[in-house]
Amino acid sequence: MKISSLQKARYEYQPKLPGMLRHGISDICVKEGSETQSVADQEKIKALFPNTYGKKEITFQKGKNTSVAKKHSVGVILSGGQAPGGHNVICGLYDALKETNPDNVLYGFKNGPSGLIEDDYVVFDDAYINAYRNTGGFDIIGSGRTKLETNEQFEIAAEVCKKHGITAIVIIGGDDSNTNAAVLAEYFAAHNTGVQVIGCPKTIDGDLKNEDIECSFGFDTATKTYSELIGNIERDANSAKKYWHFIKVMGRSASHVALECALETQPNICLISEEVAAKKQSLSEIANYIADSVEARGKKGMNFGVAIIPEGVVEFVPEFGKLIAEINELLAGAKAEAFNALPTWAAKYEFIKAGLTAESFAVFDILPQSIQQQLFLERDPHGNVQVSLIESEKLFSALVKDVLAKRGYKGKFNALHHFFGYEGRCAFPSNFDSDYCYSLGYNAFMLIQYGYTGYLSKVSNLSKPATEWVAGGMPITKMMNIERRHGEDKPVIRKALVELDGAPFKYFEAHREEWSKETCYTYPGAIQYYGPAEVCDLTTRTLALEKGEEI
Ligand code: FBP
Repeated sequence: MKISSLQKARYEYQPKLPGMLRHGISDICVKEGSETQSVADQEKIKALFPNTYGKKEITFQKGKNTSVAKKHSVGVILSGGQAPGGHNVICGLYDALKETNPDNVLYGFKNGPSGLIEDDYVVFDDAYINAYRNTGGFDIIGSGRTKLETNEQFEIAAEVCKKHGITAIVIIGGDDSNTNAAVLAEYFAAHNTGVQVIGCPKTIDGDLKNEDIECSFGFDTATKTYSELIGNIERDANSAKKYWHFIKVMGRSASHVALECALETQPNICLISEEVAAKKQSLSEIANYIADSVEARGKKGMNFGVAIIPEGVVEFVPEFGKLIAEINELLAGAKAEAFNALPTWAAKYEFIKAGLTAESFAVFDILPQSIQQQLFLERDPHGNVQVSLIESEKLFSALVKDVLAKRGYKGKFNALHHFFGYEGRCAFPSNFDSDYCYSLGYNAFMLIQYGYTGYLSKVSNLSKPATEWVAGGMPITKMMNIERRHGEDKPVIRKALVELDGAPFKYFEAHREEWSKETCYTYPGAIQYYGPAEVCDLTTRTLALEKGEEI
């Protein structure tokens, strides 16, 4: 197989482990901390997790390894959307497992959690692993979005583990997958299967974080990739001086990706969904806000600009959320067929007009026709509008154009549109993600070796050089609370949205007025893999600000 020179060079890159894990497996011991409690709803969570609740947080340190020597067969699963660094979690896990005992075995279950249920797997060896070191993607075994959540699935999983003599499962996933990892750990413990479960925090969206987990892996590389592209567009805009660029960036609901890109590139506009919701902003308010920037810049001869739009923003606009709920209702069940059978858009339009409340129809009516049609074309398996497929970058530029026309604006406004999502999810992991992910995997095996279950592999102090990183584990139940999901009370890991009183948003808020009127662009350039640490190894501005550091 032909490979690029960068890929070849990256095979040789030796990821940096936290200082405390560098002594060799036989010199890593455990320091137990205090017992933990869930972040809320303690009694309910405790009752649901009688075997795994309240365990101690732990850190690793230099000292004699006192774990029980036994042969381990471990299974690993990649769950959900791709995030740069997933391969390195598996490489770190594999290296620690083999370093401990060359007879240990690592199974990779294919195409996500369904691989465990279908007993579809590969057994890793050195040659297989070496072909994926420090590379992006999840193609080492594939990923999937099947949820492991029913007792029937758990029973099958237990049988599959028994058949192969598997003693632990590592689940690499986001908040939902790690919630399910905790439930699986509890099931395995309650049924005395002897199988441990360890989670690893993944998602480019950056919404799996809390006081214990400083960031999910992949966020660093994905935002650096988007920021490189946004910076390049800013420079193009500032050179040609004739286009406004509307750039949608991924992040299903939280706006961490958009905010980090804004901190990196200082665009004229960046919408933050959480602020839109908190201030109950309407589509027209948002359009007017962007139009103010277009006008102010136009007056100074700057008929160009860059606006970052978070993927999930429309769902946070209250009037739009209501419209979507009504459309879901309008097309529920058999009604969708009747709608689809209508021969023309004009006939469909009348059907919609008759079916929506006057309030929601007024919102629908101001949308460009292409967006109106998108709301009716794409449905998810539950019959809901797929909000992530709405071209909100086009929606907002069209609304701004209308506002400017109504204001009698005589200046120029030419909009171009971009969506940066899949471009960033499988990039070669930055040095930070290569190091962080390898450490998470290596550390996951240390947790297994010491017999822990229902824990998340935890590596912290991440804004400092890797020598100062702290490795350990956190009971997943500590991060849980009870939330209403699909009409039921469920124990879940709380999703971390952008905090409007947090340091990253505050920094953005303090500067955005100037950025909207002037040209303050910053150009991050491409991710650098080789060179000085301050160019190659630094992680996100979000984390630096959260840690009280200067940016
Ligand atoms: P995860 O939460 O599973 O990590 O995935 C996040 C994400 O990348 C979102 O940013 C995006 O909205 C979504 O996945 C896209 O999903 P798909 O890959 O199924 O198109």
